[in-house]
Amino acid sequence: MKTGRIIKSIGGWYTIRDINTKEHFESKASGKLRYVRLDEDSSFNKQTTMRTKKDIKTVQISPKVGDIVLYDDTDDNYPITKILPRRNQLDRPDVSNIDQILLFFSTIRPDFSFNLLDQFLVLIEKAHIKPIIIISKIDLIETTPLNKLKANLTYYETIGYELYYVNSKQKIGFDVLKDIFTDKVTVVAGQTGVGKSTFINALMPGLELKTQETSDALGRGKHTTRHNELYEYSGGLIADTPGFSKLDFNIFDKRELKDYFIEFDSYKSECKFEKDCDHVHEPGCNVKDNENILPSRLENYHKFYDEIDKQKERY
Ligand SMILES: Nc1nc2c(ncn2[C@@H]2O[C@H](COP(=O)(O)OP(=O)(O)O)[C@@H](O)[C@H]2O)c(=O)[nH]1
Ligand SMILES: [Mg+2]
Repeated sequence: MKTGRIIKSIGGWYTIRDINTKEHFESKASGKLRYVRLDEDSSFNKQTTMRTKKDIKTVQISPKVGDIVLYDDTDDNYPITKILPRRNQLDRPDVSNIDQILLFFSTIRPDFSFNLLDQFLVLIEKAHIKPIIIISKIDLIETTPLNKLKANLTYYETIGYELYYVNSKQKIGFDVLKDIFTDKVTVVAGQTGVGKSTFINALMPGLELKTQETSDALGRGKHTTRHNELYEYSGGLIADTPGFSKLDFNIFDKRELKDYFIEFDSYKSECKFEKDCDHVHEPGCNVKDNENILPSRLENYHKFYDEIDKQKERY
């Protein structure tokens, strides 16, 4: 058996890149793999919706892009025989073992939104993946509004996020980005039309991913990225993703939300309720209107909190 990483998946066929030689093999997943028997402590237990530990221990697992797998290099079909435990995984895009997500936002077309930025950050923090914020299309707005946006965004750097500004048409801001991909699996994510595919094309001339000329009044592109694939770049792997315009919070408890606003933790000790406080209505809470926290962060926290509440009522 050899070890490799799945870098592409189309219609039941997988491209495996050998971990050592970096050679590519076209593989068909073996039938047996579709049902995997789980050990009590298998990492897949956490990823499935089994009710009790005694529930069925056989679950269906399909290989996905990003998976580290064992494959049989003596068979012409290079069948995958085992999927190694996933460090993390996303469903949309369907990729596993991700090191970092480049979170794309354009200055305009579509308009930058602090609300959407905070939503994406929450979901990425929840998935335990490192986000890197990229602001694209900096050529499309005047210097004054750009500087204002930069000033507001500085807050995110002070709480620990990496932040970069790019213009993919002229490859401006690319120098500082070169080294962030080495030895990493990077997923490029963000709303449709923010310039993800254009950015990847600019990094890798010759790749020629389809991009969409924005023409309609909404300034939105159409979905042009269809399959999952990791591209080799600068000693790492990068995945483009189709955009999405709506996220949902129907995935967790409102009490978890505060864990994903990473700076709240540092003000917790000032709050007399500490761990037990949701920083919403509690009198004497020093997080809920702390002046060191960006007002839009607090506002969005409260909005998301209420939204989760409402979603729960519907079910
Ligand atoms: N002016 C300008 N336009 C850009 C930039 N990046 C992307 N675009 C344009 O934005 C539109 C959407 O880009 P695309 O890469 O398809 O976005 P995606 O949906 O995020 O992949 C296209 O018309 C691109 O030419 C940029 O940095 N500056
Ligand atoms: Mg695209």
